Amino acid sequence: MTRPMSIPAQTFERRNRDDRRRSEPHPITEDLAEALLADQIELLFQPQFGSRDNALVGAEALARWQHPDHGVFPGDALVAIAQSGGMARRLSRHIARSALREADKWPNALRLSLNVTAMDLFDRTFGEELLTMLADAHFPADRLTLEITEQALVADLDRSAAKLEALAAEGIRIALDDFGAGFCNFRYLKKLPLHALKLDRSMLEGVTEDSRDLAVLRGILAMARALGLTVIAEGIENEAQREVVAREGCDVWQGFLGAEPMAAEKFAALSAG
Ligand code: G
Ligand code: MN
Repeated sequence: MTRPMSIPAQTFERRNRDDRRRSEPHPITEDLAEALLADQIELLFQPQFGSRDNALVGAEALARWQHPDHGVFPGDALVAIAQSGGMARRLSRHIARSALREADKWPNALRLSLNVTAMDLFDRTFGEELLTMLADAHFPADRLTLEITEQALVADLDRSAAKLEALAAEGIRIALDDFGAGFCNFRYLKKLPLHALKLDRSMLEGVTEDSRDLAVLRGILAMARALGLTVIAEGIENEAQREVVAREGCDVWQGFLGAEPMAAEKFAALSAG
């Protein structure tokens, strides 16, 4: 394994805002610009499995960057650096394009999940470009799920809903990501055109031994069923957790028990059976 990131992303973000005021880009943002040009942003794919039969159903694309001096930056740190360096659009498009290129090699039934930020959502051309990328990759829109975090939506719920509705109208599926980790604003569930709820791993941590945790999970699953939402459990690390989520009716699971995020070639091999 690569060594972990040694410097927190916020350090760069804060430094970089200051730097920008002085019109000096932080070296790390320059490195990222180069890495983007050189196609050095790596995409890993973490398998997702059906809860009924544990069959492979798709993968979530996770970006990461192996910096020559600072170690590995996972997706969220990468996005923070890109945003502070004014490269968020380029990064998002790069990730979407690379992920679709890989997913095109998979068998037809498998789905691709992409993480989308608030910036993407409110970017005037993101939706349009995404549809063009889908068309170019001959990838059916209904095999793509966009995972949106709650933070991405707080800015302007009505506008978020409108943006997402336009994408959903094209067949793209929308999942609310990290559910249970943030503010859990239930208005999201009422207002947004959602297809799926992705439970944060903190929602699954205690379900095997704590009756309160289990009660919360059951309540959320009842609500999701009433809303007709698919439920994805993330961060499944052991068999006991997997049994609980399958028994309680989560549709899909993802986590280290199944597989860690893996290189594209490895996932392609896995998907080929
Ligand atoms: O919330 P999001 O889906 O973006 O989280 C993805 C991150 O979670 C990745 O960095 C991945 O390595 C990590 N991850 C994936 N599966 C597990 C798991 O089972 N347990 C833990 N602790 N982390 C996981
Ligand atoms: Mn996600």
